Amino acid sequence: MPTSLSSSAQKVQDALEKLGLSFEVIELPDSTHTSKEAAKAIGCSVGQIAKSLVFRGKHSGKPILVVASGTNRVDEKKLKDLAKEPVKMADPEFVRSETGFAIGGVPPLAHSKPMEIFIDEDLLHFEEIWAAAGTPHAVFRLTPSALLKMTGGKVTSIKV
Ligand code: 5CA
Repeated sequence: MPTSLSSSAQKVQDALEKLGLSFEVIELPDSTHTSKEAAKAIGCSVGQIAKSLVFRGKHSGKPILVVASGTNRVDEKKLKDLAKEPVKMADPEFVRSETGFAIGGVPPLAHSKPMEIFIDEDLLHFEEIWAAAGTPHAVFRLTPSALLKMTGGKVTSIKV
């Protein structure tokens, strides 16, 4: 019998279906809160985890989402050039208000507000990747090309 998803995970599943994508959100018993935990729970490499990191423009206050490979650290200087303003890591309240999800479960789509999105070019080296799906236990498997389609994000060099 199929078990039902938690409401945040269902929001991600619904958004995928709305885009005509057949990826399946799964909820795992083990934590997928961090990239390392997610890779362990899934049985994939940490690099295959597409982590969604929210930044905030220091001048505009605008949210910026970086979807990065789990092994990479985002270079804020590179992001500053891309965003055309200095940026800082968003605080948990801002992450929740802009995306509709809490840290550890932020998916690359289904956000409550639109935002500029940059995609770490290193994710394109993998055949398949995994992203958070709304909660610290929910993930879905996808392809890099689908990630580009669902986010409309710009592929770029972003790691330190
Ligand atoms: N579920 C996994 C991937 S499947 C996940 O969401 N990983 S993550 O890396 O995208 O989310 C955790 C990230 O949130 C951390 O890498 C970190 O950059 C950020 N984060 C964690 N704690 C805080 C905090 N207190 N304030 C701002 N950002 C934080």
